[in-house]
Amino acid sequence: MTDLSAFPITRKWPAQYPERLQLYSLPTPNGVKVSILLEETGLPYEAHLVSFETQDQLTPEFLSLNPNNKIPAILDPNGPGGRPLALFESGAILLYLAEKTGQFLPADAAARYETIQWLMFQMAGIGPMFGQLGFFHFFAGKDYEDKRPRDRYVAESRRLLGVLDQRLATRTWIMGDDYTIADIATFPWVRNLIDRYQAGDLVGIQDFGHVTRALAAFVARPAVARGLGIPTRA
Ligand SMILES: N[C@@H](CCC(=O)N[C@@H](CS)C(=O)NCC(=O)O)C(=O)O
Repeated sequence: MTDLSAFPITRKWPAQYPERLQLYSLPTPNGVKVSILLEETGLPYEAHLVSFETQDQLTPEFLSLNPNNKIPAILDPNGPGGRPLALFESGAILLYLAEKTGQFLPADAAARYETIQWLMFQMAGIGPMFGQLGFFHFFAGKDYEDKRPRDRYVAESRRLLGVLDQRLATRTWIMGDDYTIADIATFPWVRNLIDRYQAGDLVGIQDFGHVTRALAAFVARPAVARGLGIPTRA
């Protein structure tokens, strides 16, 4: 029987199936990257809701796994060498799960690094910039009179969408015919920008037809539809 009792996070979120991979998350654009990949791979897992309403991410139990107090995080009872592995940062988790399952990351070294490059483009560019736009357009920052911060992130988000659109102009997915973790990292953020932040008109999304075409194909995938709702909000 797998024993995860050495990990304090399991005291607040007990594992009903300790032999399965444990996911601590919330269906936000960063959170769903991992639930979507897990659904795509078919790996057995158990999802635990980390509620921001009760600031679960600031509890000592959550901080014991991720001192950076952010979802998503995982605990794999069957990590490298058969030992448990705890991980945070969605990009690191996507890479780990892709390597563990041998799926959604090309085996060829050059294509593999190219996929990682686009994963980093999402992690360092699209995520932080779209997130700031969300703050200044949709969350508390929308009431600020000075629109210069918002406009800065509109311009940067638009520039990033242009880069992505150019990449997709001649490809089905970011890596061509292969659907990879680069897509799984990127499209939840594009969807969020349009559907949740209501910033589609602001960034001129109609100018990025290749992005919206790929986004539609992404959300049509059954595993994506399931992953977008995991963990279920209370
Ligand atoms: N770079 C991190 C960002 C994660 C992140 O920003 N998570 C947000 C939700 S989308 C969060 O947990 N916020 C809670 C907080 O900041 O207290 C990753 O990709 O995992």
